Amino acid sequence: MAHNDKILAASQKHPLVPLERGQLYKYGTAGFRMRADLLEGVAFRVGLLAALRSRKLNSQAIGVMITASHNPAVDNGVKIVDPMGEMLEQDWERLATALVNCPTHEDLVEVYNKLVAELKIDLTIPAKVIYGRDTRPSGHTLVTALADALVAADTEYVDYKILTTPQLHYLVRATNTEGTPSSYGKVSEVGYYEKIASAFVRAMKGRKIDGTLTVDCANGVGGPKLHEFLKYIPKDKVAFDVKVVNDDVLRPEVLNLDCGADFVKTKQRAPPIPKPQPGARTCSFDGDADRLIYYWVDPQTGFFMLDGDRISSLAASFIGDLIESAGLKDDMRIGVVQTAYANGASTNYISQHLKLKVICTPTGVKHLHHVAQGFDIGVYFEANGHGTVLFSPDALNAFRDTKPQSPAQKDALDTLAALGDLINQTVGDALSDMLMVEVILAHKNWTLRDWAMTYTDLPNRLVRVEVADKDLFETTDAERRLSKPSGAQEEIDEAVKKYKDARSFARASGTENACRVYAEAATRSEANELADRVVRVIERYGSSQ
Ligand code: G16
Repeated sequence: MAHNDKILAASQKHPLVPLERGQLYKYGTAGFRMRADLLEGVAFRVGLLAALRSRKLNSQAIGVMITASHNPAVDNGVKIVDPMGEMLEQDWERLATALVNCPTHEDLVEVYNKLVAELKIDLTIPAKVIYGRDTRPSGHTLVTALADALVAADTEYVDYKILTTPQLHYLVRATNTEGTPSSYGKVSEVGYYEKIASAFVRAMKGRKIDGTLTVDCANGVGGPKLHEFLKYIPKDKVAFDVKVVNDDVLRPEVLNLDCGADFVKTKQRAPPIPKPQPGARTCSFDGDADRLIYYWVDPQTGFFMLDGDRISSLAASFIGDLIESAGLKDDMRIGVVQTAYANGASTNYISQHLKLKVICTPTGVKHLHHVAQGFDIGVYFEANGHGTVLFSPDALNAFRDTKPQSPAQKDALDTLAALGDLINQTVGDALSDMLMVEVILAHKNWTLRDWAMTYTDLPNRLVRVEVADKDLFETTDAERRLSKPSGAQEEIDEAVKKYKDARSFARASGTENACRVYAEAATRSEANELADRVVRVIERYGSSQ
């Protein structure tokens, strides 16, 4: 059968469900994400686009991840991963949106061919796509649609079955660098565990981890994968006592339910199950294990959270010190990338105390990652715990090739080189970030309380607001201000003026059908009051059109 006929026939098996009120499917903050029953046709069309992208990039492997991460169990999502394990290039998000929204199967074939012609894609060269999914049962239907598209588009594929999102990103990069001087690691899930476990042992170098770490896995894919990973840590080299909780992936309805990183961050409290143990060092992953939040419940003062901003400042300060001890201070530009959600106190601490450059980007790790690549060492974390640390090739070479003049300098260089392997260079990774935090705490001999003492957060509140049409809200200035609907920003400004050290903004979520409001102020009650005021503004403007 001819290429076009095969695509037409396969597409008929996976029709697109028209959205209410003629709305379009949109490639959002993290791909297409919505109720799973709307996504079968989308997954098929994303498969076609991934095949085109592979051919456009000279047959390099492209990744597709089926996950809705922190969203409730009924949702799912589809996102594309570029050859070095990065998020899909933004120009292609537009193409994805165009291809996915074709109203008929015939239109789909026509737009597909238009893209082939416009992008000068050679359909005769090989294409390769690799994919994985989280534990949502709906993932099965979606990968079937995806695979049908790949077969129709004469594309080789590898189904890695159930993976965390960062594992898929790792595999994409490992596949495309295999056998080259920049090989990222063995092309298998085991290769991922081996690489990280060995780097963890090297980075610890005899330091001791204090007590047990409890890890809440949001009842998502992070649970089984963490259990698996722990088998790769040699007990005689590092004693790492981990208690894995909320690791039930057999009851799909409990995924992200009252647990996980998003719950902890937005509710600012520990998951009720299992009952929090006073003083226990605890962290939470999200549903696909790319976000990480630390916390403990203090017997005296109650819940205390160490979020993405704290992880970012901890990493930046530790790596900054190592760079100095390694004698590389004058050669390395270190920068920190945050979003508008970053607590103002963290931005001050990083820029004024650590004296590092801070850049603010719109939400979405794709934006932060891109800016972080402009530094020799780019530390990027969203406040929600999504992030990583990027090392440039020059930095990695310097860690390896610099001749140490003292044992202290050698120790710093070795630790930096180990961190380069430990920290996922493709995307935020809860497992690898957690190991990084454990390494830093062990080196500093710090408890969570010591870490928390570095600065004091401004009280803040994050609220999810349901509105009739979130697309009415458009932002500017790295999402710190609303440009639409007209008048809304002025009202937010008026509300902010009433409080001390206050800041607030609102934006449409790119992963949920809602807006988000963030507010911070000098006291908890002021932050809450300000958030309530801004929520009312958003509700009013969101329903008035
Ligand atoms: C995704 C993105 C993150 C973003 C989050 C929330 O995370 O990868 O960069 O912060 O969505 O985005 P929004 O506020 O636009 O809904 P995840 O962990 O859900 O994939």
